[in-house]
Amino acid sequence: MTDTSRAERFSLHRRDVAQQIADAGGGDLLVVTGLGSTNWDFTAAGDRDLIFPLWGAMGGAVPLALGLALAQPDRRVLCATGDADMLMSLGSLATVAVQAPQNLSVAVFDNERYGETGMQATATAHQADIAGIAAASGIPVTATVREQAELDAAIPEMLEGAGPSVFVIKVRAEPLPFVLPPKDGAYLKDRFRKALLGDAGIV
Ligand SMILES: Cc1ncc(C[n+]2csc(CCOP(=O)(O)OP(=O)(O)O)c2C)c(N)n1
Repeated sequence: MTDTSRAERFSLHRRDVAQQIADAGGGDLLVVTGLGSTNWDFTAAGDRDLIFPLWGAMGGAVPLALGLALAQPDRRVLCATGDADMLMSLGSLATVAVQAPQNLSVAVFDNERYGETGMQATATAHQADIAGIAAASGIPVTATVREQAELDAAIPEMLEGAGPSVFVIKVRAEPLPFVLPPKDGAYLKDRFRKALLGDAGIV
């Protein structure tokens, strides 16, 4: 039997992980965050116009980030999302592998839980191995990160290495206060496009 409570003892804390990635990525990094906790994590790390937080669109983070990476091949795109969001769109990993944008990195914050809906265990609390699924889908760079030293090594690879890459970061299952980004989808789309493309982006 799998110990489905093990995630409560993982050493990495998601807010620290997000802060370290955001600090290393700087102001030019294009960030797509998945519904739920990665939205709050990257908002807590510093909301900015070039973060596009998905509200409620479960399974949408990697497909959206893939389109962005293909449209902006000279910009690094980071998709930070949860394990449940990723589990809902596993097929998108196969498409990422086929399209193979070198500028796309996916960081799965894997707390082995459906965080927002009550911390029920996901399949990663059992047998599912998202890095393994990504590798078997053809993603050339994959890893599972459990400790700070592994995160220190992964962040430069995530932000500068040739992708596409999928880093599964095992983060502690812990209740945290909400730090909410703006909620209006049209506003979020426009502010992102304006920051990326200038006024021409919001005709
Ligand atoms: C299609 C769909 N099903 C269910 C939900 C409800 N829902 C919102 S957040 C969430 C769990 C998200 O879990 P995860 O992606 O792992 O994020 P975290 O645990 O980091 O918050 C669920 C099931 C939804 N928004 N959309």
